[in-house]
Amino acid sequence: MRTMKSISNKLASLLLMAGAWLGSAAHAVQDLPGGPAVNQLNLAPPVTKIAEEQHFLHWMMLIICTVIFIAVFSVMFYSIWKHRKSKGAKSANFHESVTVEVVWTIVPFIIVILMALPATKVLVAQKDTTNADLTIKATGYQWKWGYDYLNGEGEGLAFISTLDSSHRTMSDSGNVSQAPVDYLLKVDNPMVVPVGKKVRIITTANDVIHAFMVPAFGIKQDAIPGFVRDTWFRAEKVGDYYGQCAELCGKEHAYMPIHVKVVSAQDYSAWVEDQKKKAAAKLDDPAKVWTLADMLKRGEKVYAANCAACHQANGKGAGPIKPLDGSAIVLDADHAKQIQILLNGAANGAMPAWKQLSDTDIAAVTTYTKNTWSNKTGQLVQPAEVVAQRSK
Ligand code: HEC
Ligand SMILES: [Cu+2]
Repeated sequence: MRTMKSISNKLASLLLMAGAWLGSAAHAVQDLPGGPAVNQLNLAPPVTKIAEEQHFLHWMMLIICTVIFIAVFSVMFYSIWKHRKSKGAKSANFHESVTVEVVWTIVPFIIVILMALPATKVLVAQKDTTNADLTIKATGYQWKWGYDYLNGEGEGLAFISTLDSSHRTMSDSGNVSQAPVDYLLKVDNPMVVPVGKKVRIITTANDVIHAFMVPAFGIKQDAIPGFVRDTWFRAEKVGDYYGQCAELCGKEHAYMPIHVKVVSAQDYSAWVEDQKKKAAAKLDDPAKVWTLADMLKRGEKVYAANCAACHQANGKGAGPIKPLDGSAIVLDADHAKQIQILLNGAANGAMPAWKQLSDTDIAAVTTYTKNTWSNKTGQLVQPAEVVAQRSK
């Protein structure tokens, strides 16, 4: 009796909890544009041609199967009912009907071929990763994604994409009554791609097997340590699309979402520029103190790329372009003089201003000119000096 009571108590409290959960969920949960929708039963709305074709295949086969199911079972149940024993039905007694056997071989064969043809076409298209406009490597880590832009506009960009930490905290606390629509799908750095461009995704992993999946694009590809696999998509609509790691990869498998931001070509270029600047700013910590050797190495490149066209590789200049080899300004122990000329230009822009170069690049090229050709000053210019001159 006691146990019965405690069981019923437990049941009641369980029901209460479920009720509370449903109640709180009902007020918070909404559709996430480009992500899962409330009570979504169908596949994610397709945003690529391939995903559209997958939808078509899915529904076509489901309908064919349903029609066959209904036809076969109708005939079966009808026959059982119509020819039941109580009505005095006598079973036919024959063996080996060639006609029936040929029919039940040929008909399914034709059906299978009809389904296999379009499926094969889509499968082959899915695997065709050639001629991509953009190649991005997606590396699975426990438990985040790394994106490296290998080819195309944005080449060289690389960053890690992790779940927003506030979502993690929310999940740990168990209190999700205030969960936002992108709950457990929000990341710090989404993958950004241009609309209408063929994007090839190369997958690999750093530790265990993960899988890169974005349902709206119709892609899902294992990411295996030591191997590379690839897939592709061409998003046809600007927007935010979401996916998740789709291979059980450890205790935080549920916490490695994928967010792909599809933007217009202009927005993509702007994003790439912005990312490059950020990356350059990170590399070029203006507080970093450099050695002379490293500065010279870097300065040589900056000079070749920006200055040699006018001042010549030998530093002798030509005509109105003053020589840097032996220049009083270059040799001067006061670094500020040369830095100011580089920042502001000279002779009404005949010598262009170079303030768009990073502090480190300006310091490097200044150091380089001060220690090359017959200029042997031994002077080392640090980025911090350029920072100081910029504000003058
Ligand atoms: C478009 C051609 C051009 C480019 C590119 C150029 N310069 Fe110049 N630079 C000039 C001209 C012209 C002058 C002379 C200005 C004047 O008459 O005062 C000059 C002058 C200078 C001077 C002053 C020299 C002196 O003795 O007065 C320095 C230093 C200098 N350039 C460094 C550089 C560096 C470093 C770069 C690469 C970041 C660079 N320049 C790129 C054209 C150029
Ligand atoms: Cu994973």
